[in-house]
Amino acid sequence: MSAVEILMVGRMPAVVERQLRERFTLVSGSDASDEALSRVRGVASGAHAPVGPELLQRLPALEIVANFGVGYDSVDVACCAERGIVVTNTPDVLTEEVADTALGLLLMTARELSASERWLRAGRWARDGAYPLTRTTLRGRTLGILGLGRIGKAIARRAEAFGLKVMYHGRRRQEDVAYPYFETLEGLAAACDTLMVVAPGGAETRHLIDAKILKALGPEGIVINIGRGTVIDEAALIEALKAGTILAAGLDVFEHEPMVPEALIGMENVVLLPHVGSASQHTRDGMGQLVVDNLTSWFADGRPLTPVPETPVPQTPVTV
Ligand code: 8YV
Repeated sequence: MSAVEILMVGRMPAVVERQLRERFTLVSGSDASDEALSRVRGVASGAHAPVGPELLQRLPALEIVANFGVGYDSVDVACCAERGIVVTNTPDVLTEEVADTALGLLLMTARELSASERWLRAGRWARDGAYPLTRTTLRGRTLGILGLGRIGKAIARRAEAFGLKVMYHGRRRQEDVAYPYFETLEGLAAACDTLMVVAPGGAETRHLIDAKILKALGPEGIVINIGRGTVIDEAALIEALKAGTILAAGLDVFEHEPMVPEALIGMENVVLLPHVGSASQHTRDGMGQLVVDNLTSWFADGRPLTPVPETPVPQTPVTV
């Protein structure tokens, strides 16, 4: 055990806490005094645990925040960058898992798989006959991906195998893919009928999908969100689903997790998952290990393995 003090905030797999206890001196978040926090040099930040200005201000000796998750919108990266604090995330290790979930959610939504299972479990197959034919199908659909990063590309590969046409919009055109690129999200929404949201959270992407985009998607439109709930204006989505502006939605993420609007829960044309994109034991352990490895590498030789782009260190990320 080293004398380096690490603060763990939020939920984290057991594999993280055990190794952090072996390698560092672990400080518990809830009851730590200012004096104890003043010695903390690293933070391991888990789910639903914002690392904002208030906490950062109590950590004058902080060198690194190792975030559990590829998305790091809960960490104030600008404040960290100003103070020279390194931020790391957990890319790559969850890519395929999240892409699997995205395709599962798309299939569940287009083919009403959870509704048809509810039909069987309620005894309606034997009582009322076959589940009604689904209003739509994946056949002939065009998938527009918002955010063609590592996860977006893994989703695109799967979608191609399913016979879907793929196109995308993002901050920039990707040179390593041949999928059609759209300069605007509205242009993408008008050209496709199935919108896959893989964009990260934060101020830049907040409510990118609003009433105008949903209208452009059209009455056969399906929206799948596997990125962050804040990217979609949830109230506008509910209106669009009610009015038939779009056909259906499959959501793994929400604006105010774990709260999900009653209006969505009451709808038949939506599939709702409790943010399980990466949530297998295998993948969460891999993400947890990367949190531990980032902290270990930083305190052993000053080299974070997977720094986020905003972080003030030479960008030499290692793919694990
Ligand atoms: C996790 C995620 O649910 O990696 C992310 O950004 O959203 C998910 O993999 C999240 O890290 C909270 O545990």
